[in-house]
Amino acid sequence: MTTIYTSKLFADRTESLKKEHKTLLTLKNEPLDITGNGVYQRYKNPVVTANHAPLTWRFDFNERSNPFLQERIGINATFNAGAMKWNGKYIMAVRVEGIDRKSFFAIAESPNGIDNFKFWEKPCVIPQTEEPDTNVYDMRLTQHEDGWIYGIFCTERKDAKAPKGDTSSAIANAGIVRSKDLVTWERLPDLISNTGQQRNVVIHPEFVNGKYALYTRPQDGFIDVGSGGGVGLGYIDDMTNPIVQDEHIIFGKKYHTIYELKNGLGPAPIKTKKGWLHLAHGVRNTAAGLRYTLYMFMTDLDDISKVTHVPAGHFMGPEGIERVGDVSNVLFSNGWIHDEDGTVFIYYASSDTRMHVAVSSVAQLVDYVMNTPEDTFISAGSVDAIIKQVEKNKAIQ
Ligand code: M1P
Repeated sequence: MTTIYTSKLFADRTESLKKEHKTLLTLKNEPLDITGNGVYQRYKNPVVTANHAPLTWRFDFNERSNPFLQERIGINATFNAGAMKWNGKYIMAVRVEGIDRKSFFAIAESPNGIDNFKFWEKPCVIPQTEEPDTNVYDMRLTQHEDGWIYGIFCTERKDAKAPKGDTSSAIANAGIVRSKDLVTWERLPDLISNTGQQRNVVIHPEFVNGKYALYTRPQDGFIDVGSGGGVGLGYIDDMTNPIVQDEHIIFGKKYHTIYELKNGLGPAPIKTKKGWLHLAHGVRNTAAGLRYTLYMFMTDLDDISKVTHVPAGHFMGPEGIERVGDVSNVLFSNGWIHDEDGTVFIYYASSDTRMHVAVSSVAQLVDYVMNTPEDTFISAGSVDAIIKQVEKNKAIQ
């Protein structure tokens, strides 16, 4: 059916909006034209941006109620996405942030994992608990061996104990949903733990001694982790009554490292023959504010609380345009996809603004994690590592 527009303005705007949107969504992505580090390949274009949001979310296309075809609902950013392979498609549960500052989740799907990401028609509907979430963000998607897909995210609510006049203090906790189709979500109770606040909570994909294992990130305050922090590990008997037991830190923050101030796990770990591969973010303070980078480590196949390998420094840091955004100098990742052929698609957000992809493989990541020198925590140790490598290279000349 052809739509008859009474105004040329409306017709022209409709046409150019649709054309621009289609061009963006079908833009072919390509590897960045640099030799790189041999660990992963960055790609040229961000994979999901605020402009990828469907036009029907943003515009009322009824000429009578919107004669200027104004944007009625603005989208500010798309970042910190959970990811998984689903029905042969590469799926991201994207944190979409409206210009009203509220984040929500929406599924974006691509046929190849590197471009042509398109949002599903409507955002995810997350059922509420008795106390509604003020804001929700950073969902980790995990296909658990119990048959459910779990989505664990941060739920933020106003701190009821904040002094009068303090309108920004909040409490962060882990909200939990599960689904069988990524369309209908069952809300489970929020995580019950002994610590004040929780963020960056991730469920391990397998049972451990018959229990659910959860990676946590206990924190004293909303922003500051305080005296605690680090990547924690605890166990839950029943996800419908999610009380974390035996929570203890398996990877703490440490002076003069890229995770000096705080850290948190990214997506659920990938199982390899050598151990569990983990991707996490580390935060340090600088004169220009907090700097978030990604780092990796490996845990033991038989004892997931035992960290076996930690390459020194960051795995990925913000580069070029990635350095700039709403919260600049931030790389954050809570989603990756391990494909059947061993390829690993690492979905990462830059500066709380947009999503990117970097492509690697299990073989490359295992090599990186197991064979990169570990941090010696002193400059002389870094010099020593370089000299050892120079001598090794000399020996083969
Ligand atoms: O702004 C950077 C990140 O800050 C928080 O992460 P963390 O709790 O580890 O400091 C989160 O709000 C995250 O969404 C955000 O990207």
